[in-house]
Amino acid sequence: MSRKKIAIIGGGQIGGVLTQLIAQKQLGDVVLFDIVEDLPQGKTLDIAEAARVDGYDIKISGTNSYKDIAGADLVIITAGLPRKPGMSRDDLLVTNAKIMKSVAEAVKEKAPNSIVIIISNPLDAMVTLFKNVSGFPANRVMGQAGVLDSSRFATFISWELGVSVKDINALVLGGHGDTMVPVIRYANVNGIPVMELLERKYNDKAKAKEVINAMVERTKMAGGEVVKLLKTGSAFYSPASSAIQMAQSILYDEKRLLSTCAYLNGEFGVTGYYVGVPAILGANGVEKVVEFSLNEEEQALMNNSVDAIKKLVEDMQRLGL
Ligand code: TXD
Repeated sequence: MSRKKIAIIGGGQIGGVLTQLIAQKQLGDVVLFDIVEDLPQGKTLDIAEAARVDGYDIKISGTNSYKDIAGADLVIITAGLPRKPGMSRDDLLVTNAKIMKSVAEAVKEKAPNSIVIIISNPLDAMVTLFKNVSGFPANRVMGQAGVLDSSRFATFISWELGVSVKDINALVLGGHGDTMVPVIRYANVNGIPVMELLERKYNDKAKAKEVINAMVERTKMAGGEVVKLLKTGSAFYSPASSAIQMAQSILYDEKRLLSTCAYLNGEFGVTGYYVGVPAILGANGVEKVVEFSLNEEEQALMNNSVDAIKKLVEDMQRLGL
């Protein structure tokens, strides 16, 4: 079996970590593209020179020419500016939409059969734009946000309960913005509801509610918390790891059920928008959006988040982007 070809568009912070992770996991051959001259060549040379130490023998190259991504099986897009302190993800809309448009045109031409994972912000709008410009079918275009947001939520629960994060399942739905929806009711530790464990820990229902609400708020603001500390950019290790989990599920046809920014066709009552929902990822990309019942409160939060996505997409269209 020949190795898969993976193209990464945008060789900045996330692009660099993605390349290193793909190499270490030997997921396929990597081509790293950036418009900045020598940057992707320098990063890939650096990573290639660790091959003897880490023990990988995939091909790794950097380029400023789209012709080198020709025939890629999987494309991961990180091109675009990151936030600065005080900025919301939506503040990146105008700049990053222009970049995404050019990337989508190039990917359409050079890698027309690829499956695409988008990471650039504002995520929900960038995925929509890529789909519209490329004309790719919905199953081959998705965004990464929910794997990371869910991992952040799980991390905070793990710290609070003093239990390994490996045993925690915590799902975040909706848009990749301040309206995202960490689903409290289904969060569990190896099947045991997190709320029950918190109520037992504090022996006080009101206190348990206060603690979970604080974790929900921290999850929603977690990207901004990192931006504030870094001062010069946004999170990059965890977004890269999260996209790799999706990429691996696709490349190995694992059928993982992961929170994915996927195109909805009636699921969760939404038609024609990209929203963070549970989806099965396999060799055909987004193979199935998995629906489950939300109670009234959860559905209201989801609707609010979908409204924010619609507004963002409308803003983008109104600006002619
Ligand atoms: O979970 C998530 N989805 C995210 C998304 C979590 C954190 C950050 N997220 C967003 O990813 C962030 O807001 C940005 O929009 C992207 C990329 O973040 P990164 O931290 O990697 O940004 P960098 O280091 O600035 O890298 C961006 C690279 C940089 O090298 C530019 O030269 C390049 O993008 N760039 C381009 N590449 C290709 N084509 C064009 N036109 C282009 N313009 C800039």
